[in-house]
Amino acid sequence: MSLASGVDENPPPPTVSVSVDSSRHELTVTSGPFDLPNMPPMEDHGMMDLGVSHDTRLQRFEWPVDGWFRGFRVELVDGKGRVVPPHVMHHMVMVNFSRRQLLYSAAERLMGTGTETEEVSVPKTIGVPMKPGMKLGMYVAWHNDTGQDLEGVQLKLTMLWTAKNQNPPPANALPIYMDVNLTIGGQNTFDVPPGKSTKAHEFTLPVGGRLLGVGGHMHDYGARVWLEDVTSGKLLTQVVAKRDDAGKLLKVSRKLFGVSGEGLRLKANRRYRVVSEYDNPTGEMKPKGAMASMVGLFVPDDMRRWPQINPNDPSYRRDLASLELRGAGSTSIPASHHGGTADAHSSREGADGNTSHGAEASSEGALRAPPSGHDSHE
Ligand SMILES: [Cu+2]
Repeated sequence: MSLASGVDENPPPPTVSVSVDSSRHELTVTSGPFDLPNMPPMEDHGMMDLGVSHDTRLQRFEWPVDGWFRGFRVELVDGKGRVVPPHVMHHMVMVNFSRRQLLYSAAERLMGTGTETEEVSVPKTIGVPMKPGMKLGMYVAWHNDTGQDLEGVQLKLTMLWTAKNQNPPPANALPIYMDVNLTIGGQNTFDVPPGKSTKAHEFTLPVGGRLLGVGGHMHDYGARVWLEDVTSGKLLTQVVAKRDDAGKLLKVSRKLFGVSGEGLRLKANRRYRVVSEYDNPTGEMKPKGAMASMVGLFVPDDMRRWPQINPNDPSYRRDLASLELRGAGSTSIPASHHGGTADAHSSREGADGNTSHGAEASSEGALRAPPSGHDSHE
């Protein structure tokens, strides 16, 4: 046991525990303790590459109930029970190892949060279908810039669910992640040349469905991300960056098509293209300076046609390996660093229009950050 005052030389390893409140339909995931030394403020994105953030290892647990996940809230307290400002949790990502992503042979990113963490939920008419025993894992990137070391920090994540017997049952709405430049388990960053430039990725869906809403993730000098129909050339939807006079990103817009309405219909086996546009006014190439993705919630026409996990698929194995490497050292591991694992995160959530270091911003889907962005650059 440590004394109430000094820093523990050998702090106990963080653990995770789960409790269920069936009457409130809430699940509480408690994780910790974490000792978080004060860190200098991040001035730019590159500082993350210097290990300025502090990544936890993946903490695994099982989802305990039958129903639909529909929202969450996060609280942080230190070892003395004092409330810790939520932005100290730079981002948190929840991985669902029991389901594949729609587009990528990689584990589902069930949710994520950024620094402006409060309560997020979707209407009870929709939800992410969940089964008891689904294997989840969470990890956190901390950035304590409060000016004081924080000890014994506990993360309390409350997850809301809708019970199996709700009548009518919610529509199955699952995270969808569309990256313009993804290598699963590798990098999804790309260079930003001076002036205007675009990057695009084409894909098809194994099952049609409705997109209920979209958000996006970009870095500085990002202008917009859009989705288009390859055959017709028609622009289907887009998210747009709000930037300062120097082109630095302030926030990314998001779009709701309405959870009760039809949404944006996407067809199986039709070619779609997700495209990003950057506009870099600096006159200089920004190597690996960019990321761009669109994320959202997708209601498949037939859940039985959701792609199955292939545990032997090399991409899938790379994704798992990159998750296992998280937080393994005191500084980040370059190979897994910029997250190409189709990971959620986000620096400052774009929906709130707030950035601290201005390097990047996200506006994620209805559950805030379903499977967006990346692993660990912040
Ligand atoms: Cu990013």
